[in-house]
Amino acid sequence: MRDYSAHDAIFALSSAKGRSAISLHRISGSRVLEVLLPYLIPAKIRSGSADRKNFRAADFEHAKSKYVTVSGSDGNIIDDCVVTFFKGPSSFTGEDTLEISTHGNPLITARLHSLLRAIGLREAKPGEFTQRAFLNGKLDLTRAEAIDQLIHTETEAGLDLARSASEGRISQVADRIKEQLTGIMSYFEAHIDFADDEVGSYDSKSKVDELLHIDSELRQLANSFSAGLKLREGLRVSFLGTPNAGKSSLYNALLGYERAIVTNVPGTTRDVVEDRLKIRNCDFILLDTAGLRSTDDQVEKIGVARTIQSSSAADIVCIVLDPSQLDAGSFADSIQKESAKLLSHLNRPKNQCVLNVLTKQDTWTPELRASVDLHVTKLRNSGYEIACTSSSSNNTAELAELLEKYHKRLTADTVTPESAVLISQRQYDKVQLARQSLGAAIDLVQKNDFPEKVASMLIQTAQHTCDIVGEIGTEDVLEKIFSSFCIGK
Ligand SMILES: Nc1nc2c(ncn2[C@@H]2O[C@H](COP(=O)(O)OP(=O)(O)O)[C@@H](O)[C@H]2O)c(=O)[nH]1
Ligand SMILES: [Mg+2]
Repeated sequence: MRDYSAHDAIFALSSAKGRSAISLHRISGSRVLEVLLPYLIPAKIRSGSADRKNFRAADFEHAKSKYVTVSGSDGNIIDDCVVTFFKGPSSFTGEDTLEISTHGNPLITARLHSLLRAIGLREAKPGEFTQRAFLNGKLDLTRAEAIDQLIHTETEAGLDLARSASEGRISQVADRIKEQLTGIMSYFEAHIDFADDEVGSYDSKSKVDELLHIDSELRQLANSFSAGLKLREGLRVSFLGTPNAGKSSLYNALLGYERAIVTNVPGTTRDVVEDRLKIRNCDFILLDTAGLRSTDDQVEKIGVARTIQSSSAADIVCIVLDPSQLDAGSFADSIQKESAKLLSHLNRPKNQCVLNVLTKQDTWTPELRASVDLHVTKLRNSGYEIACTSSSSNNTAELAELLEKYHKRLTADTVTPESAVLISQRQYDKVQLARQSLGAAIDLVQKNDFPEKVASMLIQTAQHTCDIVGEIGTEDVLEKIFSSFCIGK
């Protein structure tokens, strides 16, 4: 446990800045309670009265709250507060900690903080409470990073992933890999230290399978990063179609407000418009794009290029079609052809989903409706996903259902209660380093190379695996990690 001297006690407003019902202030450092005692009075005894009597340290029990009046160094009352004391090492930071809830007025905050400064405490840097918790061995780096994401994530899936990491899922997998490595390492170390007649003849290839198994665990961890990132940010859904197909209207109808400009002038949308969409607890980033057509207009040309770029990178592409522009006689063929033509402009990743969306349902003639019904059933039976919509009458239910279904399908493999999902670039980089050293070890083993060489690569692999969870590194590495945190966390 690091020993922070009393003058290195830190404080911060841990709740949001500004006016609110309550503000929460956090103070951490050795002996912070003793330092503050002269300013803490039982709330019922008003400051200045003859029977004013301060608390003693023994009055504060661990993890219990007290109703307390805090007074300034001039004896004037700052506020009536609820003070909770946490005795180190059983606190979040590992040090003695006080949490003070005041009325949520910035003027009260200013008075309290000026008292704390006057008695020698200093304002905490971003993430400094969590950094101290880490340095005091209260949590490892993956859990510290999880706390940061619990606060900052904007999606439901992000919250689930942060929860799982904060419960130590990544640490568990890293520990398991480390244990397996240690077991294998002992074989090679035995062959360094002892002669073959003592420990049996050296056959490094007997360890290949075990090493390949570890490699596959590390690969799975590495792959979880990009899948997790996608989930944390929301799946990207792009609307692709010709001008006036009804993309922007549909976009606005799904979002529930007029985000994109809608006109009957073909080529209205130029830039890619992005917004967040939540369907039940599935998060998406919805992209409205310029209609695909060849054009001489310089601005529209750039818009079309951006459409191609962002639709290529999307997780789900919605092919938006106005059926009145299709050949009603061979409707199914037209949908397939139109869809293939639009997709041919993209450079698609192999797991991209495609949904077909038919628009302007309110304008369909009875003949068109009959034709759509017939052909859509046929297409659905051959595996096409099709939603019929009408933005004018806010009918987007079929599309919303499809999006939700695909969100669940695409995410089912990534977030299971058992899965460990990497949640930071730092973790990913360490896993990749571990994989590199392990790859080198596997090469050596396959050549039945000297045990010294194999052991040295395995030690490196183990070191990088330890680094995922976080060994105490140099101060500047830690500063970099914790500086992105909130002040007061
Ligand atoms: N009646 C009706 N008109 C629509 C519907 N969706 C779009 N429109 C009209 O079709 C035209 C083109 O729509 P817009 O959303 O800008 O198409 P985009 O070019 O694909 O973005 C506009 O005049 C819209 O008002 C719909 O569901 N019903
Ligand atoms: Mg548009």
